[in-house]
Amino acid sequence: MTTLELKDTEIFDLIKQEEYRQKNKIRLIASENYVSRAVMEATGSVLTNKYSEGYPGKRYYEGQQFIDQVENVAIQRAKDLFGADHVNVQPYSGSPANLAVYLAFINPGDTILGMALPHGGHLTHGAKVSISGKYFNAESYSLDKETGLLNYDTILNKALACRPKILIAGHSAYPRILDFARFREIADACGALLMVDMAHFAGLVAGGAHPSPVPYADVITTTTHKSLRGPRGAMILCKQEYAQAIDKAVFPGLQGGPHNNTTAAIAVALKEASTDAFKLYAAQIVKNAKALAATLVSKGFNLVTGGTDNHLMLIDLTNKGVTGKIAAKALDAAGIVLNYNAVPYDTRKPFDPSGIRLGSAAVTSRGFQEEQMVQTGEWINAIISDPGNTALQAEVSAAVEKLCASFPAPGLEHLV
Ligand code: DSN
Repeated sequence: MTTLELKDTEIFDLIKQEEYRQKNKIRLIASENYVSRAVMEATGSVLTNKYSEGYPGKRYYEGQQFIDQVENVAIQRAKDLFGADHVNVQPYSGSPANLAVYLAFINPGDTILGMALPHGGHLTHGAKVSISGKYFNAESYSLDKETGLLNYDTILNKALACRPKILIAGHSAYPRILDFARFREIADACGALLMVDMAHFAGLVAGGAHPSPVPYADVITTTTHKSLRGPRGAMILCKQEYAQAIDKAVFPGLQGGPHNNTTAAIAVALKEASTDAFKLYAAQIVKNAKALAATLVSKGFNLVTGGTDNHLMLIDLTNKGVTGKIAAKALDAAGIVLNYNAVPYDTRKPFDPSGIRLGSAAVTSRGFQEEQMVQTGEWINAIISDPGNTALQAEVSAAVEKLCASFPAPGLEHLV
């Protein structure tokens, strides 16, 4: 028996059930992944016991002999992997990382310009319900109504009209590659700082399957737990001239002590992400997303922009006569887990929108290739074509479990 099992059966049992769920389901939530056992061990290590407000070499607590080294290793690995001048590895997650950028460079009432939330932007890019939309004058750009694509001329016009202090590029649900050179031109044209939130595609950048924003952006934020396949945490990468402002904004501006166990796990994940195996992984994520997208298009699904160039796709289910929520719940019952999602120009409410979002990072980690993605697309089509058919859901769920048994998930290989 493990200590946890002995000391707290209730939580132990729930964790075991979640392990079983992750092992036996096809997980298509675009922001999720499976971390390695090594990343989990670092996350669950004694580093969680240590306080270390400050930065390596300049802390407010003693006993930092090893913590300083851990943080320096994480910083150096991130700088090497992404080619960044400066990296801060302390943000607790993506939302605090984005807030730290605002705190570093702008004041309440200043203008920011980011992708609208219903069009694929993130809450912290200026959504009215978020602090980023309440404290700042948040303006947004939208996707083109006909193509579902970003229209850079429209963004330029909007930027020239509202003159943001920060122009934000990045998304949670845009299935195409971003043109960072165009974003740089737009930022320069309106005198804005260019911030890229690469949380979703950081792993693709690390693995060379997506262009890097580093040559173009002033500041880059990213979570570490999506396609990058690390622990739940975040980093801020920036040009040297902004290093001090960013560090001051993270601590003491926004946060107290960094989560050193997370920092260590980020370092481990960055080491993994700098291998040739990770390059293959990143390339396969994109191949898998394209295979799933092509299968769904062939079944008459309406993919926003018609397909994908990255790890995710967004589907408008209006032509299927099913809402996103009904589809997501039916698929969950069938062992295929994704999230319902607003689509651009959605006429439905965010809690019951018209679409679903799918991503290929997690299933690629467990070894799925194009063949398994096509099979998954066939199951998705069958379930959404008959969302009330619980017998079919049970049948697909059993088949999903059988397929998953042949593809052990990283970090869960020990489970029988
Ligand atoms: N909530 C995350 C996602 O699912 O994309 C973004 O932070």
